[in-house]
Amino acid sequence: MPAFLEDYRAQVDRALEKIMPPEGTNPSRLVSAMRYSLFAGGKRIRPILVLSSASCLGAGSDSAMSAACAVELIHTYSLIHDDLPAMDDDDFRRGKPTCHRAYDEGTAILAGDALLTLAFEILSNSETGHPVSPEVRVRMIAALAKAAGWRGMIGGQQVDMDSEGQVPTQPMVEYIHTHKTGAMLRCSVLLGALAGGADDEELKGLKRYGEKLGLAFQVVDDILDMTASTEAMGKDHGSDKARGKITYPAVFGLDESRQRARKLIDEAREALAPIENSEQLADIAEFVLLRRL
Ligand code: GRG
Repeated sequence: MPAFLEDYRAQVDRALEKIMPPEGTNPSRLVSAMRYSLFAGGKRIRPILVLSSASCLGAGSDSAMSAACAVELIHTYSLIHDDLPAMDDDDFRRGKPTCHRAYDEGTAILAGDALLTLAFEILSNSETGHPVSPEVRVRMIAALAKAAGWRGMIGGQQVDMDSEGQVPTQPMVEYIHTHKTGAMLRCSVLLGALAGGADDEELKGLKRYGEKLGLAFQVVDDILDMTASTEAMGKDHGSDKARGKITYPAVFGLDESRQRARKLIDEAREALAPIENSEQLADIAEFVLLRRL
């Protein structure tokens, strides 16, 4: 694992620790459940993408850190809700009991809701250290709301649920993956680009990088769901197939899915051509393929 990734991860963890209420704060069961899931050992790829895309445009972590924390808060909420009995009904996440198993269903719903709303609170609050102009901040808030909402992650989740057990097709799997997973990854890159003051050409390249990487991330996840052990995944192995989920391997088979993942990562890297100092982003793409991130 390159040092820059470890360094980003440590910075994100420190920033999250600062914005989160300490254990024991009232209402203590809610705060404890929020902290339990937020500090359960996530890879922090979304905040790393925010910081790295801001950094290649010359912006320091301070200008992008609120956005980096906001995307991780939303990601954590989505995992908590995705694991609920009404959705995937999973018992384990990141190798630990899921939030509703460790606490209870009602608390898990509220912990997810509280993380979602906290994301917008810190992104909109100039006092939490976010030295970008009010105009840029509003653009970031709008981009995050769109990516997390009905036209993005939540829309993808709905189609994912509705299509369980249906005959898998390419348009269906691409819709699900680009919305459910891709939207938040693309948005992470976009938020970094906005914090870094990207010009039109840089914005175009970074958006394309985020799109390709976002789709590749879920394709790799689908492949791993079929091939990796439960221990390595930290969640149940083969669960997609058992549930009749629409996945890349279900549409294209394993070999072609691997080739498509490779191609998407190459395209993500090519999109960085007009952007100087984008080596870290190129490395991150490669790590996504090798699933070390
Ligand atoms: C329930 C509102 C709601 C949305 C659900 C994102 C999502 C939509 C559900 C999360 C579950 C899931 C399997 C999403 C696919 C994306 C994915 C592979 C998530 C895991 O992300 P990682 O690998 O997780 O970055 P860590 O644990 O490292 O944070």
